[in-house]
Amino acid sequence: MPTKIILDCDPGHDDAIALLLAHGNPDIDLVAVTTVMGNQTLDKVTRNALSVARVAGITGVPFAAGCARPLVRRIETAPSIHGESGLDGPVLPEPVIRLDPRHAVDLIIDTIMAHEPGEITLVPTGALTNIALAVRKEPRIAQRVREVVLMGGGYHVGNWSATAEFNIVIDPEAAHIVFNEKWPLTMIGLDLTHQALATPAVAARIAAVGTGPARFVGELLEFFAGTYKEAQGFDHPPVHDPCAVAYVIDPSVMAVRRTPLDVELTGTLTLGMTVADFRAPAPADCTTQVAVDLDHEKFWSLIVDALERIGDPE
Ligand SMILES: [Ca+2]
Repeated sequence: MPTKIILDCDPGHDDAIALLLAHGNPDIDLVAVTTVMGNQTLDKVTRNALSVARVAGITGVPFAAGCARPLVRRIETAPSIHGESGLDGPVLPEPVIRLDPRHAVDLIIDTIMAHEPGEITLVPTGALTNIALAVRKEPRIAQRVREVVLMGGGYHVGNWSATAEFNIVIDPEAAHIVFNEKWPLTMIGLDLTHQALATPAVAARIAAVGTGPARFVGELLEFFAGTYKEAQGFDHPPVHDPCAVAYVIDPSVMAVRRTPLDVELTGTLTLGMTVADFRAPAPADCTTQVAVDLDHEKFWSLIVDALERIGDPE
């Protein structure tokens, strides 16, 4: 049985690739896609999600827009990484599917409550605003989801400050809520995703697929390589978000370590830092774990395989 997931995202170059992976992999059943401000404003990332749906040939999956600003703080976007559209590089086709009229928070709650306990996996790849509000509005979802597998944070590096990662630091209060719920939570942070580098060899494998969606991914990676070089000094761009989807598909794609986790809300230098406590073996009631080591070859093979299965939808 494929694993049913809700992808909560802010496309975003790596979110777009996560969406393609989720759609193209036979072990994932994408049951809903929700959007949240982050890489760009809500309007932009939502339109991007619908454009990517057209590229991938996704139909019959509800897409809903969520929160347009963080719980407490002012909105902060990432044009230095993702451009003015949030998905600069390729030509973005006009969306053909219509947005679900529900708010993302309600679509998340409705979807989880309409399924059996343990059936839905939440995969957030943006700020945790929608997820935090969903669990506050309907606390029963915390017991009902199978697990939360999120891209965000890092246990020893940051990218938006010295100690904090973008998805967490733009809405740290939301992240605090999500990390402190008693659902099983896997943090796929920068420690892991900085190993998911789109090297020239990877780009060549994707180009060899030879389809429209593969060219689209190639153009995303080309733009991403430029901004990551300029803004963050990377020789090859780290492709964060599909790592979370890949873990749901096949946990053997990465090593994980069980550890208590929390989010810093008061530090002057460490606001939004995800703090892992590695001092001792995790206590028996610990429900959180962090991703540690990526199998680079296996990860990129999943992406290439998904693109081959998607083929040329149009
Ligand atoms: Ca993202």
